[in-house]
Amino acid sequence: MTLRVGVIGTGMIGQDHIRRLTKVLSGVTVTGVSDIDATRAASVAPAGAQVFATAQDLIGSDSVDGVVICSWGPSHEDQLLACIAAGKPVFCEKPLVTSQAAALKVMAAEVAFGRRLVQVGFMRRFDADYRRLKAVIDAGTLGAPLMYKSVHRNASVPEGLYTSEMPLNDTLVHDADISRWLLGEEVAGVEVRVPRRSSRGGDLRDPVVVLLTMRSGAIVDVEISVNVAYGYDIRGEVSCETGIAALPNRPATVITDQFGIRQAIPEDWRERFIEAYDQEFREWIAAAGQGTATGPSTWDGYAATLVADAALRAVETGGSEPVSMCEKPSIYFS
Ligand code: NAD
Ligand code: ISE
Repeated sequence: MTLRVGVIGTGMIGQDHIRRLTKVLSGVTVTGVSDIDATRAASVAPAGAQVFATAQDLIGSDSVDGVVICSWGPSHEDQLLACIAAGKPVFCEKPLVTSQAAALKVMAAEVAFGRRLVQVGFMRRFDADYRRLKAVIDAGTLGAPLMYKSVHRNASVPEGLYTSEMPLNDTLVHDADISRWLLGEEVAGVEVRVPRRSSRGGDLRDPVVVLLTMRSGAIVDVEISVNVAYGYDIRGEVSCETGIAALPNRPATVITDQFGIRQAIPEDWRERFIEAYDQEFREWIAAAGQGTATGPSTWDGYAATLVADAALRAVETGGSEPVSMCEKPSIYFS
């Protein structure tokens, strides 16, 4: 069976996902697109796909079995609620939503529906290096994980569009999610330190250092720098009781010339996580074909939202902000 998919939001990542859904993956076809910028939607619509005037029209269409949401974060809540009301499986780019209240609303709707429909775009969980790192920690041969260092560097971010809140409520969500997944536990508290500001970002609060205290007492230290110029640099290292487990440097051709010996660094997330995005969609397509979802859930999106909210509070108070979660509904135990 071929899954017929509608894509909402046809900007940077929407276009990249349309490319993989049409040119890379099998068992799927893009039958619809929609964007508040109708000209953009029309210009990137694959052959045969209908351009819908609104996201709601796309979600309600009989020619769409599953929905991919790639619009801006604040639009996700209404679009997710409409997908759940229509009983359609939905892949939603991170952040799930932008407030705790919205996350609880989406969770309540999915729980009332009775089974999972939502997969959140935390693609690191599908990356082969992160999967191998988790396997080492889970095997327990290095003892308990005590500390995790997560480095998240972007070459640059869109000037004017990327604001000082975004390292904490847009970028940090990936580190929050991967920390919870790798360490297998929830975040209990969040602190933020703001070092000397990079002159490259104007008034932007960049870089930031975030400390996540996990429920076991393990501490995660996250560096977020969004204007490092040299490339997209993602690192992770877990310190356990009797050893260290770290992500490898990505293999790249070694170039030797008059400038020295060097290896290229990915330009951005599209390049670094290209296989991970492919794999997250393979798994989404398989589950959506069965009318459900697997992988990162609404619960995981909710958890990351709480960490982002706590980080935004912590940067104001300068202290440690607690994270307290509601009881986990049974549909999110796998
Ligand atoms: P973008 O600005 O390039 O594209 C967003 C598009 O959504 C725009 O074309 C905009 O017109 C459209 N849009 C906004 N509101 C809409 C609405 N209500 N209905 C329909 N269309 C709407 O942004 P982007 O970089 O492609 O990011 C989109 C989403 O993907 C964001 O949530 C972002 O956080 C996420 N993202 C995730 C990753 C990742 O690594 N997983 C990487 C980049 C972006
Ligand atoms: C972007 O939206 C992403 O999700 C990227 O993976 C992240 O590195 C970047 O900081 C975000 O703005």
